[in-house]
Amino acid sequence: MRVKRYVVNALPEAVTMIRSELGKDAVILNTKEIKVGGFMGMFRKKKMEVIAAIESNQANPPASPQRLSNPQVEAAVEQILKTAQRSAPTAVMEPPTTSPVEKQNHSSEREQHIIDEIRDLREYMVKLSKQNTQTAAMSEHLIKLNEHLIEQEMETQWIERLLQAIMDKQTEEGSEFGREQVWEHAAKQLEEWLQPYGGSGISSQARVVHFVGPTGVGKTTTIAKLAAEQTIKHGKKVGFITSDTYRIAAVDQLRTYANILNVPLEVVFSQMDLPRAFKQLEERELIYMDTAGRNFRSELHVSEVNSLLQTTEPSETILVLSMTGKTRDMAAVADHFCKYGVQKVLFTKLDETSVYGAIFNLIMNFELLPTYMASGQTVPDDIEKFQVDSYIRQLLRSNAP
Ligand SMILES: Nc1nc2c(ncn2[C@@H]2O[C@H](COP(=O)(O)OP(=O)(O)OP(=O)(O)O)[C@@H](O)[C@H]2O)c(=O)[nH]1
Ligand SMILES: [Mg+2]
Repeated sequence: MRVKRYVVNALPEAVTMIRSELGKDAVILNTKEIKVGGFMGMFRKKKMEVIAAIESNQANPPASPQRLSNPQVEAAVEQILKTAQRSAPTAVMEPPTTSPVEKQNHSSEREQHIIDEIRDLREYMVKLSKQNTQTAAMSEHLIKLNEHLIEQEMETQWIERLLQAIMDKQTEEGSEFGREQVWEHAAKQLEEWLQPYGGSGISSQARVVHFVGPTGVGKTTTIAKLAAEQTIKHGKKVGFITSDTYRIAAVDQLRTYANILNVPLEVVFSQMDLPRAFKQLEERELIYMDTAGRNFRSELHVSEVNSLLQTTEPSETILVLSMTGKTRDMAAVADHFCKYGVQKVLFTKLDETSVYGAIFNLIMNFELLPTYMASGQTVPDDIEKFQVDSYIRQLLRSNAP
């Protein structure tokens, strides 16, 4: 590693020098405000010391424009440098009323901000160059598959594992796969990963089934769909309990379905009402319990709803998630519920998206068992059991042969 120290007036000056002397792969290790010159401790000038380093095998590359072949990276570097120059802590930019302490805090915050940006950029560049190395070894069909799965929002780590598995197969068979083979092997590998989680459904042993999930994901509608299936198709005696008393209309919504399906409904306001509700429904073979949608990224709400799910009956809790939700939010909600032992998930609103990677990510990362997929507002038709093969077909669709 080659390390170099720069003493400058402001950070952007150093960035420019580092860039031209050490090249674009250099990293800033440390920055510090120092005082130089002066006479007997007086009239010393404030300067900035910047320590930068570069891996020795990359040392001293001239800052030739060809070094970064990717125009995106080049543009990002330019942007950072511009930002750095704009926010340089020069005296001219300081408002006249600012006290020296405030000034110092202010400028060190800005410097930190610039350093963070440079660090982020560096990480991004490393990631990009890794991707470039991987794509260099990939055939045009693998590149297409990669692009498709990125569009489907499958997590990078899973895409990389999938592509690697296909490349390993290629090496094993000693010839490069054609388009069809690539997609077939992708489907096969995905199936192998997902199969252990497939075919779960809702346990036939469970007499009580709770539905939990964020606001508006379709819990109540899903309960109506499933209850219709159980009463009409299987002739089961179903009962409803709702604890969703936050919104007045919520009880009415379930009551409407209860009336249509001729299913008794009990309303509970707290955990204490549960024994009474179960007593009222003791004749029922299957009880679906609706809960209020809350912001379940908050663990407090998760523990709150969990207190309503206690029962001595054989029971199961289904986490309902809408495909219109953001992947990261869904993961946060899933993470919280998994801590409370929830294992089953039901995905809704598949009709409102063409991006299906989140389902795969959630199943694989949280070992959730998918039960049903709902794809429309119509009760009772728009729901079907989760099938691994049809899900994979959906995930690989548009570009599949
Ligand atoms: N497009 C589409 N809409 C759905 C689906 N499932 C439910 N909806 C709609 O989503 C909206 C909310 O559905 P609800 O069943 O009230 O959702 P919820 O989770 O009970 O909502 P809260 O009780 O308020 O948390 C309604 O307009 C439903 O018709 C689905 O699979 N696809
Ligand atoms: Mg509801």
